[in-house]
Amino acid sequence: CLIFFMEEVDVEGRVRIVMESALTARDRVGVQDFVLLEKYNSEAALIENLRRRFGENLIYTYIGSVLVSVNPYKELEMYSKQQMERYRGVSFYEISPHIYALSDNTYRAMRTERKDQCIMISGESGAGKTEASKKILLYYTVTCPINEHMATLGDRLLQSNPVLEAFGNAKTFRNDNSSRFGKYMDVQFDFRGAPVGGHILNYLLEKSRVVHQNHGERNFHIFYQLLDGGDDDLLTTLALERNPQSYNYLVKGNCPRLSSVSDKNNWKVVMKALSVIGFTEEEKLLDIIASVLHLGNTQFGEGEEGETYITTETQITHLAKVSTVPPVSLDVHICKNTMISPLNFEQAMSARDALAKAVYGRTFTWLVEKINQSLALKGCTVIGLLDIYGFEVLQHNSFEQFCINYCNEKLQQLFIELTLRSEQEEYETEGIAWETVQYIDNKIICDLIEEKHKGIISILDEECLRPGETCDVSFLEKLEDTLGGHPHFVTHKLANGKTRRVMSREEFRLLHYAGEVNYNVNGFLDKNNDLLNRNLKEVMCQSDNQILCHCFRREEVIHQKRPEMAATQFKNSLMKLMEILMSKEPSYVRCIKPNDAKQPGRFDEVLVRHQVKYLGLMENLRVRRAGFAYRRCFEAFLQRYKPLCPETWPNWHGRLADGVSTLVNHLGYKAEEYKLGRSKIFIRFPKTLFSTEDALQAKKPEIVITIQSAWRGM
Ligand code: AOV
Ligand code: MG
Repeated sequence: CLIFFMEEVDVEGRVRIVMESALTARDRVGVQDFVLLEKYNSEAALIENLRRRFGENLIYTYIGSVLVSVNPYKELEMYSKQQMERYRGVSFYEISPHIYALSDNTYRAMRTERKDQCIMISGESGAGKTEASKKILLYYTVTCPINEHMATLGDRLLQSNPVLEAFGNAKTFRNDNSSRFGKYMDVQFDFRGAPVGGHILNYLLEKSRVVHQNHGERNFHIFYQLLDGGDDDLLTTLALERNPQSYNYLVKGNCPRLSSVSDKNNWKVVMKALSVIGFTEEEKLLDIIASVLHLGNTQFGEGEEGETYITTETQITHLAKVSTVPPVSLDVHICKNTMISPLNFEQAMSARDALAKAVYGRTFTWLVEKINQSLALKGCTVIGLLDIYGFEVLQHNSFEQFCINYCNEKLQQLFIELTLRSEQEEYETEGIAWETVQYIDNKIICDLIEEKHKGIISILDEECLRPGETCDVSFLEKLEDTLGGHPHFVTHKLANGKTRRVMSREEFRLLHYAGEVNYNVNGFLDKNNDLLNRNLKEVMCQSDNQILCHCFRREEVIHQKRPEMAATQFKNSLMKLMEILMSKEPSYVRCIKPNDAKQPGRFDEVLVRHQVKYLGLMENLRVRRAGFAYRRCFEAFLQRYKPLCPETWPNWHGRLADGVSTLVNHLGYKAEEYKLGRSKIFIRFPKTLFSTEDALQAKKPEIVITIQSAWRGM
C-alpha cells in the first residue's frame, strides 16, 4: 500500500505533515472536487463526501469551478493573513478548496483577460452568503496592491458592511443576522489591480419589519444598538429610554436580546465605521432612528363621531423635536387624510405606520447613496459581489417572502442558463461532442410570477389600480381565475369545485424550485401600493433635518406622479441586475446550511439533501462531467506529469498537444479514457487520474506532498 505525506491544517491553523495511506486519506476526507467522485451520478455519494469533509472542518468543495460551502457555525482558523498568502497566484487544483482560491482566481481572470467579473453567492437564509461575501472583500483589501491616492479605500469598503448590516439586517427565525435587503457591490480596480472604488446597489428593504416583527424576531439591529450602546446624554437628548421593551415597534417579537452578539459592542463598531466612511451626519441619522421609535409609541383615541385624536401628547412633542417638524402638523396629519376627511382609528394607525416605514426605508436608501459617494471613483475593471436574501419559508409568508423567493428564483434561472451555456461552449470550442444533460428548468415559475398581463405581479398591480372595492381576497380570486390549473400554482379550490381542506382561503401556494411556499394574501395590496398620504409627505418636507429633506422632496408632493408599484419596481430592478450579471464573467458560491439549530458539528442529512436537490448540484455535476471527470490545459498537464515519461522529461520542445499525446501514450491511457481538445485534455474517469497521480507519487515523492494533499482535498 502506498504511503502519502500529507500536509494537514488543524482547526487552530497549525500545519503538520502526516503519513497516511492513499486509501484511508480519500476515505477520511473525501475528494476536494465532486467531479472526481467515482459514483458521480449518485446523490448519496455526493452527500457522503460533503459530510466527511464537514466532519473534518473542510467546509469547501468544488464542482469544477463552482465553490460549494457548508456553514460551520463556528469560527475556523482558516481565514488568516498567512492563509491568504498561501492562495495568492496559486491555481485551483494545487491547493485545498477555499473561498480565497475562488477570490484569487476571479481576480486573476479580471487582470489577465481584462474582463469584468462577478461572484454570485446563493443559498437559503442562514447558509453563509453574507459571511462569504465579507471574506471575499477582505481578501481583496488585504492582498491587492494599494493605490497611494486611495490608501484608505480598502477600509471604507470594509466599513460599509457593519453600517449596512446595522440598518438592513435583523434577527429572524432562521438567522440571527439575516440580510433584509439585497445587495450587489462592485469593487473597482485600476490598471495595476489596486482597488480604487466601489458602488452598491440595494434591493427592496423589508420595510414592514420597522412596524411589525414575528414572534422570536427583532426589528433592524440599529434600534437595539442605539438603546444599548448610546451614552446617557445621547439618550436624554433623543428622549429615549434604555429598555427596548418600552417601544411598541420593538416588542412585537418579544425578543429584545441576541445571545450571539452584543448590541453594545456593535454600536461602537458602527459608530467607528460611520466615521471611517467620512460621515458628518450621525446626529441627524440618530434623530431619525429616535423619531421612528417615538412614532411607534404614538397612540390614538376615538371621539364620539368616530374621529381620531392623538392621546400621547408628550410623544408628539418628542417626535416633533427629533424630526424637527412642527408638532401641530404631525398631530393633524396623522389623524387626517386631507384637511376635511378625518381618519378612523384603524386608518390613523396605518397612516402612522406608513410614515415610519417611509422614513426608515428612504433613510436606508440615502445611507447607501452616502456610502457610494464615499467610495466613488471609477476603475477600469470591476468584480461584482452579489449577496441577496436567501430563499425563505416561514410559518406565515407574506409579500416580502414572495419578493425574496422570486429573486432567488431569478438567480437560479441565471445559474442554470450560464453554467449550462458556458459548459456547452467549452465543449464546442474544444471540439468535443456534447452530451445533453436533463435538468430542472425553473423558467416556468419565473414566468408565472413576472409575465406581462397574466403573471402574479401584473394581476396584483391591476387589483391595486382597479377602481372600486378591491381587497386582498379579490386579488386572490383574480389569481384563481387567471392561474387556476397552472402546475406550480395551488389554492384551496380544487379543479372539481371542492375545497382543499389543508389550505386556508386566504392563501395561495407556489411550487418554487426550492420547495413549496404558502403565501397569505393579507396585506399584499397595501404593501404593493406602498402609499403615504400626501399631507404626511408635505409635513416631512418641512423638516429641518437635512436627511429627511433629501428623502422627502418637494417636487414629489407637487407633481404627485404615482410611482410604480413595489413589486413592479422590484421586478424591474431585478431585470437590470440580471443584465449587469450577464455582462460579466460569472463565478459561483453555493452555500449550504447544515442544520436548522444554528449549531456547529451537526449535519442534518435530510436538510442537506433538500438543498443539494434544489441548488441543482447533481445536474451541475453531471453537466460538468458530461462524460469527462477532469480537464486541464495541455501546458499544465504536461508540466505536472512530464517526469513520468522519458521523452517529455525534463523538457518537451515540440507542440504541446503532441507532448501530451506522447505522455499519455507512454502511460498507457486507452482511447476511451481521454480526449484531446484544441487546448485541453479531457479525462473520463477519476481513476485514470488517480493512478497517474499515484505513479507520480512513486517516482517523485518530494514534489507530491502538496499535490497529494490537494488531491485528497486538504
Ligand atoms: P446568509 O447571509 O446566507 O443568510 P450569513 O452569512 O448571515 O447567512 O450566516 C449566518 C451565520 O452563520 C453567521 O452569522 C455566522 O454565525 C455563521 N457563519 C456563516 N458562514 C460562516 C463561516 N464561514 N465561518 C463561521 N461562521 C459562519 V440570509 O442574509 O438570512 O439569506 O437572508
Ligand atoms: Mg445574508
